[in-house]
Amino acid sequence: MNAELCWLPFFGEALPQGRDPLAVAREEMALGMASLAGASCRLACVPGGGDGFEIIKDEQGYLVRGGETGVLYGTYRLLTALQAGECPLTAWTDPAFPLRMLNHWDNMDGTVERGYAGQSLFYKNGKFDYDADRIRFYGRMLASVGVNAVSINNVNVHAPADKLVTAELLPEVKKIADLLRPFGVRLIIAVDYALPVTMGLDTADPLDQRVQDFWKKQCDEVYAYVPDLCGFLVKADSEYRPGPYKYGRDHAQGANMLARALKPHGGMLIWRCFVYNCRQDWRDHTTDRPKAAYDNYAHLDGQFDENVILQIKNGPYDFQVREPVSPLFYAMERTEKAIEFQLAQEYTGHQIDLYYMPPIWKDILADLRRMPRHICAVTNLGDDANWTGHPLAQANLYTYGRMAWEGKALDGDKEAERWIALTFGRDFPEKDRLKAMLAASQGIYEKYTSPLGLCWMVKPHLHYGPDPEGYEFSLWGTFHRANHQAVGIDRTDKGTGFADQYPADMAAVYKNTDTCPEKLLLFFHRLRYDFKMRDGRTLLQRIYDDHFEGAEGAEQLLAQWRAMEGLMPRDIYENALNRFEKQALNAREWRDIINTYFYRFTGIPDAHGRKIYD
Ligand code: GCW
Repeated sequence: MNAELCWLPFFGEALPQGRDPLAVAREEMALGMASLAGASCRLACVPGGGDGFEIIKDEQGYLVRGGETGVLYGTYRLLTALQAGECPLTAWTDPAFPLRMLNHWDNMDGTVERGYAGQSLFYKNGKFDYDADRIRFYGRMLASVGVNAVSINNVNVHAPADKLVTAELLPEVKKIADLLRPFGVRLIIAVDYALPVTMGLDTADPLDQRVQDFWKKQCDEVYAYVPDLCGFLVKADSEYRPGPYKYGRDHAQGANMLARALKPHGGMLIWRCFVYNCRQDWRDHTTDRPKAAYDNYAHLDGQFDENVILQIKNGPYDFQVREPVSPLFYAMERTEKAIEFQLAQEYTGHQIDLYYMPPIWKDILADLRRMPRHICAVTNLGDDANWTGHPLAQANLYTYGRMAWEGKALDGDKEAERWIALTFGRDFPEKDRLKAMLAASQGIYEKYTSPLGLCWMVKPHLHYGPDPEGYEFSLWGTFHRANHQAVGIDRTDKGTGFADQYPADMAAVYKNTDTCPEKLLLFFHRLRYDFKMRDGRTLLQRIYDDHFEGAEGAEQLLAQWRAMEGLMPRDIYENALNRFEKQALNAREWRDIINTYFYRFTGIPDAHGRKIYD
């Protein structure tokens, strides 16, 4: 059921074996050009040119000129453009972000936290266990879209992964680094803040000299094995992970201690800002989880060392279907930041439901105003032959890399077109239909699950399928507080005050129900069911309509997919067909459960007489 699939099929079985990007670029050029009869190409390395490249054409054919890694990026750009039937010529181009990262949430037992594409690519049964060729192919995929740093273990660091930074496991880490280095990909290791304690000290206090010495020694060891390690990634004081708070230290003190151990080796310390109270009481209306990141960090601006990057989730909650941009991005002018996206479809359909991300990224980036300096995404990958479970979910990995290179929101249609041409062939007869399906998918999903910024109606822990009160009385700070009159949380200054974490002009827009984008209305406001939407419908009717329309959209996706039968390898078609069938069921379940939920509160039927169960 799970055939191989990727956007670089033209390389066939062959894999480059070179030891550095220039060598790989030469091999790839030869391999790729073989499938492009008639084209000829040369490579020229521009020392000091880094990731940048240009592609020109003269009497002898194409010329890719690029820096040490730039030659490789230029090579893939040339080959993919020719394969997709586009003009490959480009003036010198540099990536917008120095670090274009992916985070794996892989555990060493082989499971992947929030993974929907099989098991880990790197580990099985507590050990490194992988297919080296597959890792090389992965490197090729990453380089082809410019991703250059990958963390290889879960931010929830479970033993024995805490030992990845010790001599016990570093020889194995080195092997992965060696496999990915030729593709310009550097490794990041997620570390456990309490490692000093695990290794025999009685504290992990960042201000304790013994702890500082411990990490210095550990870093010396790490860099002896992997001299170009990109750095460490840390989830501290979050969801029961250890961190500096335990010792009465703030996160600047906690992060700087590690950063100083990494500094002599040129390493970065990437510190996640996903810190909130996960033992909240639903009776308490004052604590508001979306305020947490700002409250924990904003006042620390200017206190972080220069090799610290704060990694902030795109929204203030947790990768919900629709959230505003985290207000922390507008604060902390003097701090390096990375925005974290989630390709793994934790809340967006588990790679069963189709959910193409560029449209939502576009909304996020438009609100962001200014990009942070770095970018990151949680991967959607596993050891499924097609990499992403749903064959079409691969488009998210592809377009993420493209966005990370360009540093701006991309035209989702254009990217989809190229991805389809590369993956299914330039002459794929249903390319327009497929493109339209991808383009519509995010909106469809949002409608049948949680329109208007309504969060947390998903099944607890699993995060697939509806359970409108599943999170309502739990400890996670995840409430919508629906009752017989109203739904949503007032986050204006009359409510929790969250909106005031934004710059004044944005806060003013969000706080006013007349100007707040409707997509976010229930994120910022608590509204009565008879609230009039801008088109005159009541809030309740709009909720009903969206769920009916969303479920209808899911049916249409299934019908559209059926039109693809016979146009691709049977198992790829059937794999996705099976998922579209499940999606249609899921959408129906969401529609009926959510509509019934609100109908039972209000007793108000659908204005169009459609069936709402009681
Ligand atoms: O939303 C939560 C996820 C956890 C994840 C966490 C995080 C890795 O449900 O699975 O843990 O976010 O981002 O740290």
